[in-house]
Amino acid sequence: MATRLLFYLDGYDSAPWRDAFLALDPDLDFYSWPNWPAPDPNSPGFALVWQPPHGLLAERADLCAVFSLGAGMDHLLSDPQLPALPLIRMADDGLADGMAEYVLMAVLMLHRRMPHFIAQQKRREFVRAFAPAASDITVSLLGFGRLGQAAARLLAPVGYTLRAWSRTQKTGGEVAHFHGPDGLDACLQGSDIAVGLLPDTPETRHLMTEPRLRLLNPGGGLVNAGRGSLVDAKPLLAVLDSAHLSGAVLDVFEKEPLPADHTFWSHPGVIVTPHVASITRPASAAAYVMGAIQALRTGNTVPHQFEARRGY
Ligand code: NDP
Ligand code: OXD
Repeated sequence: MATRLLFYLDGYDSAPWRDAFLALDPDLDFYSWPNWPAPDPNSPGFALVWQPPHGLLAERADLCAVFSLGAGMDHLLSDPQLPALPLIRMADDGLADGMAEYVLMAVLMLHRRMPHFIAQQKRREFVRAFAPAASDITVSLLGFGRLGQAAARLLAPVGYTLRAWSRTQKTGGEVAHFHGPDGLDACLQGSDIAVGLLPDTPETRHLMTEPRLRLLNPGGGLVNAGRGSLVDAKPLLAVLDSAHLSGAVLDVFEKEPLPADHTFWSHPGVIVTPHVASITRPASAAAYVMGAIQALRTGNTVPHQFEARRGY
């Protein structure tokens, strides 16, 4: 029987997605919202979705599993009617590569004092200020999953000293590892740049308090490309305004789109990007999803399945 895939991605052309899936399986029944067929218990299928309207998935009694088009699951977990089905995170290589590029760019911007020079340019000031060597900069990756590890692979050759913080203990590589609630402060203490690559869970919300931000070395900075809930605006603005931190590169926000009157837009120390650090690409995502469907069908484990007990 042909595999049935129900696709939901509002506001974007679904044709590249259809093409990518059909290139892998010409027999696939690919339905893009709003042209989903009526639920058919005799033809169980899979959903691949990004920010579906609440209640949409609950209407489908014919789903075997739901794939997220992104690595984050918060867009699904916020649905009070989310059906009790296996939920699979996106874990294609394109997503990890894109995030690694973004983190490298953001760390270089903070290390090479770009917020300062952009502000100077606006004032037409030609005042020289030099950055330390990369080897004198310690970067702490908060979250060392697929994206954190991909970022480390691009940061390491530049010469940065790397640390990583995760929930479970890790060892090895050219990275100093920290883990668990007790490991966070030790990881941040004496670091120059912290990079948020954490999922949104009850444990990660507002983790970067003002005292924690102040554990970073004076003149340091914050990159946040995981979820906006990691840091509340108030403590971040306090450490920037007191010049303890020199800059922040932020891709994710507690409220998206970032409201037009938010201080981040005009703060000279803050660089805002509109949740574009990385994007799931059709070809690599289709390969990942088709492989995972095959694993589910044959009773094998899918490595990036959401686990409610840990929240990601
Ligand atoms: P993974 O699940 O592979 O990695 C998550 C990492 O966070 C793991 O290292 C995990 O620890 C760690 N972690 C989770 N909870 C805690 C905790 N309470 N304390 C310490 N560490 C914790 O996810 P990805 O790397 O694929 O993605 C990370 C997040 O990035 C996504 O959830 C999403 O929100 C965001 N994202 C943002 C994008 C953007 O464009 N801005 C694009 C894609 C993703 P452990 O290793 O022990 O499991
Ligand atoms: C994701 C995202 O979760 O784009 O993949 O934020």
